Parts: sequence; structure tokens; C-alpha cells
Amino acid sequence: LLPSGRTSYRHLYEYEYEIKELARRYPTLARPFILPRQSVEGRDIHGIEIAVDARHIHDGKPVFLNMGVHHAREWPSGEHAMEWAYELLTGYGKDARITSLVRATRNVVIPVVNPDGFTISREAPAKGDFSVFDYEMKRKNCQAADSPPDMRVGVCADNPAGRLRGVDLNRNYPGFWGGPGASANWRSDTFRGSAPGSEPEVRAVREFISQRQVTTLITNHTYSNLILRPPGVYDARPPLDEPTYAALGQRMADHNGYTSEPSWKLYDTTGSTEDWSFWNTGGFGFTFEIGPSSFHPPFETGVVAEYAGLPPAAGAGKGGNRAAYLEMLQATADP
Ligand code: 0X9
Ligand code: ZN
Repeated sequence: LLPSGRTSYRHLYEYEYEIKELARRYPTLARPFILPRQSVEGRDIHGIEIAVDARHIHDGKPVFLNMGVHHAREWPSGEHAMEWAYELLTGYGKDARITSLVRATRNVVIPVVNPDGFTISREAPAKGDFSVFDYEMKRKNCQAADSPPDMRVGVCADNPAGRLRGVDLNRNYPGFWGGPGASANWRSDTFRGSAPGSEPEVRAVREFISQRQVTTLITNHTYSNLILRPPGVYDARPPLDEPTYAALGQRMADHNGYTSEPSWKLYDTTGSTEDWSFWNTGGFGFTFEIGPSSFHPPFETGVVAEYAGLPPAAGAGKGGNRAAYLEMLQATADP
């Protein structure tokens, strides 16, 4: 069903192992890499790049970046990104459309942008009470510097502030940072951090986008079956090319059955990923909110199978995020 054949949520070590294994299986088509900055706790942030000659990174082709797990508890977001890597690698040379699109582009997948938070959420003992010690519901990264000294004691996985320690990586980008829809309080789940771009995980992504020719990106989250585009706040000027942006969002929504809309319609946010990337690089970026009703429902409920357009996907029978991502790749190849 899924390109990888997986039947359970990956752990961080499985993402890392599978990236290495794919690179071994597809030595010309795939290049594993580590972003030049580590997470707060010193973990590597892994990615895989897919192109006809994966190692020749400066061949002038546009880069489509597909990311997951800015938010720790949003496990399906990493799964969909990782399945996309399998899709391209297993489809190249077999599927005519994938082959021609891969020839025209470079594809980068960073399935877990927040490896510290993800590890805590994924490995947490089940509690399920949504208290601050319910680490499975952790959202932010592991930054401790902003909390008061008595709250800094203990490791990120077990400390007096529980899962509230950390910065919301989707409020820390330097795009409208300081505005509404983000908190200045370190305990908040939408804490923006001490300064725009203060977090190493955000710096890692920003530096990658700025140093490479990333023209399009999708940052995956869960949940609500939405395709979101800038602006994140109502009173920000809509992009000059809003009609083009909106049309691309709608073409993707036709595949996965989601609702495509400007992100402020959900609620105000500042410091989000694609607000920064659009206003700073001009590249088209979208947030996908995968799944109908929870951050990481049991795998068996099919929220990862929705990748392939299978029920209970909003657009079941259409094409799922597989088809939506291909639409984005088409736009990358042929802007
Ligand atoms: O609040 C968020 O960061 C996203 N929702 S989530 O439940 N995954 O946390 C929505 C962000 C929407 N705003 C922008 N993308 N600008
Ligand atoms: Zn999220």
C-alpha cells in the first residue's frame, strides 16, 4: 500500500537507518546528508536528496523541499515526507511521470526537523492525560535557556516544566516574528523563542533553504485536512501572486480532498516556516495539515495510508498526498 510497505510509525533511528539504506540501494539517485547545525540536544538532523545525479548539488535545477515533524507529536508528518522519498526512488525509471519530473528537479526530504522533541514524544511511556508530564503530547523543541533557573533542572524528557520546556519551531522563523499568534511566555505551546531564528533547528532549515535553490516547499503537520499558504496574519498584505498561489493550492486540494486556504483563516500565526520562506525567498511554500482529527492516531486508523489516497483520507479514491506532492513537483519543474 505504502511505497515503503511500513505498518507502524517510525522511530528516529528508523528514519536514520532507512535514509542510509535508500542511499545504499540508489547510489546515484540518492544522497544522504546531515544539516550543518545540530538540535539543541546535539542530535543530527538528517535528510535525503533525490536527483538524477544526487551528488552534483549545483546543477542549476530547482529544489523542492518536503519536511516533517517541526512539531514533536505530529508523527504522520514525518511518515508522509519519508514515503515521498520512497515514491521518487522506486518510481524513477519505472513510472514515466515520476521519471520526467525527477529529471527536471532536485528533491530534498527532511522528515524530522525536531529530532529532540520527536524522540521524547515517540519514546514516551503512555500516559494519555494531556498533563504537562504527558510527554507523548510534546510539541516544541528542547530549548531550556528561556525558562527560569528552577525550571531548567532535569533533562528535557523529565523536568519540572514537563513537556512545556522549549520553543515552538513554527513560531521562531524570522517572518513577522514579534507579531500576533505567537506567545512571549516560555510555557506556552506557541512560545516564539528569545529572538527571530534563535533555535538551531530553525537556523539549520533556513541556512539550507538560503544556500540551495529551494523554489518550492511543503512543511507537513497534523491535523485538520488543510493546505495552508501565506499570509499567517490577516492584516499582512497577501502575496502579489496570490492568484497563482491559490490556484496551485487548489490543484493540490483536488488530489487530497483537503481545504486550501490562506493560513490566517485557521488562526493568526507569526514566525511560521512558509511565511518566512515566501517573504524572504519568494519561493512558494505550503503547510499541509494531515489527517482528520488527531496528532498521531493509531497507525491502524490509516492516517499514513492516506498518503496513497486510501480511506479515511478526505479525498479517498482521488490520489492522496502522493498526488498532491507530484502536483507540487510539476509546478517546481514547470513554474
Ligand atoms: O499552529 C501551527 O503551527 C499549525 N497547526 S498545528 O496544529 N500543526 O500546530 C498551523 C500553522 C498555520 N499557519 C501558518 N502555516 N502560517
Ligand atoms: Zn504542527
